[in-house]
Amino acid sequence: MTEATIRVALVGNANVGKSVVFNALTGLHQHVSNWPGKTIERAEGTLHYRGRTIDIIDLPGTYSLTQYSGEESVTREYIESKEADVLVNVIDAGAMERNLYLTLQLLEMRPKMVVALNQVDMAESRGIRASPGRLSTAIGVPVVATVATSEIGLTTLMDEVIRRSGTDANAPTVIKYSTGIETRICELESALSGLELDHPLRYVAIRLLEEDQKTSAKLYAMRPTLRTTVDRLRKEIEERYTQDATTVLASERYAIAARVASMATEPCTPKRSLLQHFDRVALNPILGYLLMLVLLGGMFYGVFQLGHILSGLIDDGFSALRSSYDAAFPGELSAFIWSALIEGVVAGVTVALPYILPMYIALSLLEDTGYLARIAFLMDSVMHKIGFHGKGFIPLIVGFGCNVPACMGCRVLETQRERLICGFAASLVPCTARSIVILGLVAAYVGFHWAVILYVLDFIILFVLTRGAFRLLPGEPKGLIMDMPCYRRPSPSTVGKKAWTNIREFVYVAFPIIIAGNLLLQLSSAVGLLDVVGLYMSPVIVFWLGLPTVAGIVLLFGVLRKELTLIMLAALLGTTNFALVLTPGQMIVFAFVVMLYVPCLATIATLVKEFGYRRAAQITVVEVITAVVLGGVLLRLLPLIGIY
Ligand SMILES: Nc1nc2c(ncn2[C@@H]2O[C@H](COP(=O)(O)OP(=O)(O)OP(=O)(O)O)[C@@H](O)[C@H]2O)c(=O)[nH]1
Ligand SMILES: [Mg+2]
Repeated sequence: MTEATIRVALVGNANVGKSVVFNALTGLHQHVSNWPGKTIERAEGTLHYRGRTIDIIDLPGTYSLTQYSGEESVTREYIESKEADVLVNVIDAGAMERNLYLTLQLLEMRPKMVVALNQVDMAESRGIRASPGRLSTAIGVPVVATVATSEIGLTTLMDEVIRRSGTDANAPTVIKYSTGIETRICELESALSGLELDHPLRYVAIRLLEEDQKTSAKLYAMRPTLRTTVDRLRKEIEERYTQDATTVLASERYAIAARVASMATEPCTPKRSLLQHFDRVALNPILGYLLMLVLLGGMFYGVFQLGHILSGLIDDGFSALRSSYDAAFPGELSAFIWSALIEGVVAGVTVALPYILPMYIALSLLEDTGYLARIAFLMDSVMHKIGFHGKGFIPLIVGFGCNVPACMGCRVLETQRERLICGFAASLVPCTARSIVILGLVAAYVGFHWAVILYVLDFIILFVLTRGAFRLLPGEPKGLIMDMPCYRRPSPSTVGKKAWTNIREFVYVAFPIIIAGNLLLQLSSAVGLLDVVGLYMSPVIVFWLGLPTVAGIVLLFGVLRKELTLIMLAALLGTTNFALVLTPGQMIVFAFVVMLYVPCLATIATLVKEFGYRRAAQITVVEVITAVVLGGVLLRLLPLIGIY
């Protein structure tokens, strides 16, 4: 007989390690990094363990079931739907008090629950020893100590999950508020009697006393008289405690969390780490900016140098292969086969891959060490000027990798206005694809300093356009409330897995487009179609932007993926040595236009999903106009400084 599938939801505060647990159990690749708010949608995977099928659900991080926004509502809705058979509450052993606030709220729902006391290694290195046994005694559910990054404790965790799923052992009611609150909870429970509820009476009563909108709307529709009872009870609490009921309940819960945490932890000798002192420099208002410029500049320079060397080596290899091919298969047909089928792959492997790998590794290090969150903090005042707080800087940096998760990441911002402005800004960040064009063309053939100038120009334009949007869309920016994650040594396996996922995506998605696109272009060229398209585009491409006609055609391809512009250019011109076919001025203008001209198709689709068709179209049009107008202006300014 086959046993039923168990559905297990991972729930907890942001950045506690839920996705590491999820990836380790399911073999999937959810985004893992050291800053809060990465998982913004529910993800599902399957684990086969001890003959059982276990569906694992990774949820966005949440701090409370009462006050939640954007991605946090996904979590609350899922938990309240009771689709999960067992909840695994992942908590950070080093921040137990703060994490337990949510645990206490979850327990009020009386689910089948197991706690994963994660990051016990980090906690010990910071001088906190957590006791799973004492925590379990205090809250009445099993607690398993885990180090998710090393997969320690995960089998014990799953054993507990299976055990819980097979019993009727729902979490007990162990959390008691002060008498003044408890009597009112009891009174409300009686007022609720007779109603068909999805959750325990006590949970619903507490939600009502906290004025939870969703619960109130539902319950008042079922029994309108409840409103008067709730209002009266809230008023009584307010008179007795001189604070509103929501605040009183929250502060009592915090007090219980603090008491439980102090019972379940004890101090131990912390490991001395130089990194603890690093924040004095990293967050300093002057030195912090200098350090940021040096680190980011160094990162791009390192990526460029490594990419350039790799690209040169691969180029030499392909040149030798081409010579052998020509010698072995002389004739026009073999030359056409090379141009139509092989040239695109050669271009992709030579000009794109060598930069993608170091770029993703560098970005992963930036995220995983925890330094990215410091930059966000540092940039808070600058971010305010363009309409949102430093938390919005994280999607912008994520945008250096790819604009798609960056635009989705804007959901962590509080208001729709902030999310829209941030999404617009994120779509202007030079992603890896654009960096390939900047580094592989401009840095390699004109000079690294010109790549830096292009990045700076991009950020000036981003700043100006976003500030414009900020003025057009009324509203006030909110203050920064963000968890500052601890510094961590990046785990080589996490960095490796992330880099591999991105490379695989590039190979699987971009290469088929490159091969098909190149074949299409070569055939179109053979029948003279390219000349016709080129002719129509020439007023903008040739006259205004000063680029060769083929540039217009590759820019059309770039809408699919921006690195295709450079790859297709190499394939169409039949060389990866761009110095032979473009002047330095043309290279700079080409890279500038590619950097800004339109978000790629995947980003446009994300903008549509997040902000609707109208906003996505507006963003696209603004970016195309900006790229074309400023590209032409740049072309006319460059000769003034001796660049032709
Ligand atoms: N040292 C150590 N690091 C861990 C452990 N578990 C997770 N991490 C690190 O903690 C950070 C956050 O992990 P994630 O899995 O992304 O956290 P999450 O809870 O999914 O975060 P959100 O999706 O933002 O809510 C990453 O840098 C992980 O490598 C652990 O047991 N020990
Ligand atoms: Mg996550």
